[in-house]
Amino acid sequence: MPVHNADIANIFEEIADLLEIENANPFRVRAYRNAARQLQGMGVAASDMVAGGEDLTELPGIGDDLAAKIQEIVETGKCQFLEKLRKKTPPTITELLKIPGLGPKRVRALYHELDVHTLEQLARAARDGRIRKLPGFGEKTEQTILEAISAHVEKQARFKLAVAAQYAEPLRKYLENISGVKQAVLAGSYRRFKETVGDIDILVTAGHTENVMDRFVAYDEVKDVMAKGSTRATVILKSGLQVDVRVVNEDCFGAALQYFTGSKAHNIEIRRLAQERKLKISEYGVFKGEKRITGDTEESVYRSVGLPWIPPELRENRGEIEAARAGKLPKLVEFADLKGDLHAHTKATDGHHTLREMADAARRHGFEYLAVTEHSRRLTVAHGLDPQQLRKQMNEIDKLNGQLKNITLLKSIEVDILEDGHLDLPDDVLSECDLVVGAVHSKFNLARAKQTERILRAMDHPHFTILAHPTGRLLDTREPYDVDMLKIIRRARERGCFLELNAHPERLDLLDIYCQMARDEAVLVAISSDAHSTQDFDNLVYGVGQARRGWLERKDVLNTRSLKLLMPMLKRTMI
Ligand code: DGT
Ligand code: CA
Ligand code: CA
Repeated sequence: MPVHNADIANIFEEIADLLEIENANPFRVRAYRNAARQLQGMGVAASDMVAGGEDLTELPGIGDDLAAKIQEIVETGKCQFLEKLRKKTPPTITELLKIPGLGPKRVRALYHELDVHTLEQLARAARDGRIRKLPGFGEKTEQTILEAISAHVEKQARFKLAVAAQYAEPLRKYLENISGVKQAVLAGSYRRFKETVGDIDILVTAGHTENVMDRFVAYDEVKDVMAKGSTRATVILKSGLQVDVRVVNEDCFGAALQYFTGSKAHNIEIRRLAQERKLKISEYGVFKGEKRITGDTEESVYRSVGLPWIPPELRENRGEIEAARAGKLPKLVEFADLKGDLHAHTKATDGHHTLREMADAARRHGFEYLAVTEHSRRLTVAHGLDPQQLRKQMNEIDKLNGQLKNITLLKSIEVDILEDGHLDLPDDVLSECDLVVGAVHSKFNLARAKQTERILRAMDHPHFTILAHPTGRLLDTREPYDVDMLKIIRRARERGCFLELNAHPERLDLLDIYCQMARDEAVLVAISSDAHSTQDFDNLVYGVGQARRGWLERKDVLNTRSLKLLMPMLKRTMI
């Protein structure tokens, strides 16, 4: 049974959680978290590295101890150390840490004082008014906890796209290799590049169907078979991910793919259009009465209702059908359009690779430029830079640029936006940067007007260039902060600033609706990796997917510009 990187990452996350609750050394906790992040984001399977006898300690953040644990997990599927920790602390407790506002200290108190082990017990304690009696918790905290629990339960069933990909792609390949199978394609929300997916939908075409489902449910990661017929089956994988598979004849491929890709709202509208034309569209084709008139390709399905093919990322019934009818579908941005990346970290702060290693990796992705944006001094957990350290790095970049071929490093900084809207570094050093990326890393709970004002003030700063991860949300753990995004976008337009779409799988921030808003207001969006290691550039694929969901074209994306066109755009025109 193959062990995926995401499985190992889950084990490390659980270890980190349990250590944190035990009040262990924070550096030790962070080592496990970094390793988990490294595993989630890297392109190679650790199990393949082990099988090939490769040295795991070559990976950033992986020392001898972690390498041995990875090897143990790959070989046995288990980790003794985790089993030991689980014996000391009930493992259900780690779930409590996922509730926004509950750190290890509070979880410890809830466990020791109220004997709360599970979310269910936590909810009950909150409803009974027992939590407010604990020191450090008030009535308000109790209320917040209750709200956070219901939001969390709703979200839990969904998988982040990048995590789902680790399970979906190998399964797709497995299905494709079954004898008699012609094609196996990922459909559903996965194909539409939604930031999270409820389940995985796979469409298979094959001459004979029976043996396909037998082979599918025999996949060694299948835990439960929920339903199994000759043309459809639903299973739950060991990871908890649900998978639906449908098998159709080859000549139904287009109609079935269109149906199975969704969204439901989009499909309902397309089927309504068909009815107006006295046609019927199903997953088997387009029918006039009893007669099947077409349906072998998706194009043929859309053509039957008088429309051009619509890219999956747009299929949400959010105006794409009207746009298609009017011949006004956007020509969506593609990965190959990206000419560079405007957000990356190196070893100088919390990144894992050197300037040169990051530059080489960016060039291998076909980029002309890479902006180096370390954290600023206020972010002490990430060893943020002070002016002197930043100048030192800028000198190194100047030197390195003299040696590098086909790639240019841009001098930049991910500067903290302080609570009052000031930036965390003085003007003179910021003015020496090629661009300044500003970000909120603290005080996420300010009231809407205050939070908005804070960001507007930062953008008023003459050297501010790009607003990083504009809503601050983390898919698993943090809601977007409350801001007036339209105001921010309009100020960006006034000031000649840009918004970032951070492609980190945990962030995917700018949200798709705000991408559309930025486009409508003619503010360019930078699709940025926020890379902390050379592997992280691969995450840009998800950023591009999100940008496409936000209707962005090449012209709407800042880093589709060549370096020559980009440089003058980074100079603020209006101050
Ligand atoms: P998810 O799994 O929650 O992330 O979202 P989807 O869009 O993948 O939804 P899912 O897995 O329930 O269904 C896959 C596709 O099948 C969906 O996008 C469209 C199609 N579909 C499902 N139910 C219906 C339905 O009742 N009517 C129509 N027209 N299509 C449906
Ligand atoms: Ca689905
Ligand atoms: Ca499904």
